[in-house]
Amino acid sequence: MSDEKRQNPSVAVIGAGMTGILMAIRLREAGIADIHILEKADRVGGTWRENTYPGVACDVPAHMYTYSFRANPWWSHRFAHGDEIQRYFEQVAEEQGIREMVRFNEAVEQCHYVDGKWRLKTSKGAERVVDFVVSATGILHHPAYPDIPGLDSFAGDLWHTARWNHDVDLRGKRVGIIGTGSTACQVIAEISGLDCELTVFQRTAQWVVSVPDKEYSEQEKARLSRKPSRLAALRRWYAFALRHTFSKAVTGSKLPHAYVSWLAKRNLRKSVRDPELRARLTPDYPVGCKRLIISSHFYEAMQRDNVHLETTAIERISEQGVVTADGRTHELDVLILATGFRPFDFMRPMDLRGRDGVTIDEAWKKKVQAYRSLCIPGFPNFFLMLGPNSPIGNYSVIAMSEVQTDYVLKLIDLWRRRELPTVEATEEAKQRYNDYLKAGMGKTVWVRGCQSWYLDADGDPAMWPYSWQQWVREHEQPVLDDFVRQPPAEEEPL
Ligand code: N01
Repeated sequence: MSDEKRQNPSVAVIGAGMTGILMAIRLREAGIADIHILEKADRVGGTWRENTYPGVACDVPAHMYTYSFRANPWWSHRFAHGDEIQRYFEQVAEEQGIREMVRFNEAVEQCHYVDGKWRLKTSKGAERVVDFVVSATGILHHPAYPDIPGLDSFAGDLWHTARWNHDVDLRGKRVGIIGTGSTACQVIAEISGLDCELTVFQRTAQWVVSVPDKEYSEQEKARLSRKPSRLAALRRWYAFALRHTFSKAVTGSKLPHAYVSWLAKRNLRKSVRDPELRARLTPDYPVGCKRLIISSHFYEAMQRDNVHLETTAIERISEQGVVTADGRTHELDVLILATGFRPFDFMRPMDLRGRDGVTIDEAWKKKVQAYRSLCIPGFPNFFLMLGPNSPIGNYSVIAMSEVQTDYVLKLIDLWRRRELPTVEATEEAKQRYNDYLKAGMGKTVWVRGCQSWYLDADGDPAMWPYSWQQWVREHEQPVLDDFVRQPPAEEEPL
């Protein structure tokens, strides 16, 4: 490959959500012009386009849930609502000229590494051949449908929260919701105010911390808009507060853990008056073991007369509704599944094959793992953004993505300068990295007895078990020895 070509690699970015938009902006800033952004839907926005359930909002403060280079003085609330966040991403994509680069309604169906290049086939039948692929397909993308017998037999309306059916008016209906995770708590807080009878099927109680959702006045917004330094200070403050409370509490600091536990327990004690209901809403695991719920309305909603908490296990679903283990049938018109996502599915159902035709399923047969959550041995020049072990619970995923994006650009730069023949982590480096993740697990609260998508089937972490600062530090400089330095003979030499 000529020096000129090496300087201007072609890059396919799969997905135009938060990370895809960011990556396209950064690639362009790095002087890379040959960028193909492929998006299966007809709009940018990713998770915020897909999740439109009532009450959808971000429980990370809005001034921190923005790109660092594009603050937004106009957020209406401390916790921005989903449609406002969606508008933010649309605006940024528009302002930065990214929207016009996106190929909408074009899903990548095949992505094969052949003769040193990635060959993509899309749902429109188009073929693209590129040097690099960035999969910006998101973490929690595939809804998890519960394996409850009889689910298909329900005669009423049934949907998953990530596929909300806006055609059905819940007023006057008997509504059931399965799950009490972050999503369910937002939905319950919102729809409990409607004139409906709502039954909440709770398998495991959740710890909830109340942080009031302040609405910004027009004067405050105008002031923030005039004073970018204030806006930046606000962002820093929220980042500092989250890092030193929620993040540290789960990754091993006894002091923040005691503090956050106290907050959650006090919230439950003060908010729920009826001791019997309080007992049923009290979790039996340490605070932070599952994702902490941030809500100032969930407990209030659970005490409304039209809301009923059901804690008896679900046995099956019948035509009429939910049958619990005690033989009762809870008759329903609508059943909502707030049962979360399949966090290990990543870029599925794409047919992804690395070197020698090895499929991603084969590569991950033993375990879903990557080097630095990003590089999969055998898949050269392929980056899985926000891959395994990347999320930090209750922190801004945008901040994490920005760090990872800069790291990817450093790797591409090494390739451009011919310091790496391809960007491919070695199997040993991946193993070492995952041993290191496992070692970090011991101190976290996740090992103290609870089950959630924060852990995989072997009980190993699916999250980042260390601090935010460590995430930043470890992405500052790529370690060359962790990458394949000599390409296979049939691939182009340096
Ligand atoms: O999903 P979840 P989620 N029978 O997996 C229950 C992000 N998020 O959509 O705890 C009965 O947390 C399950 O019960 P249990 C955030 O990262 C962010 O709420 O397993 N119940 C649980 O109660 C979050 O972590 C925001 O016993 C069943 C619930 O369903 C992630 O999305 C907002 C069941 C699933 O909870 C996922 O949250 C919302 C069954 N068979 C979400 N199967 C922000 O504001 C599952 N459950 C940024």
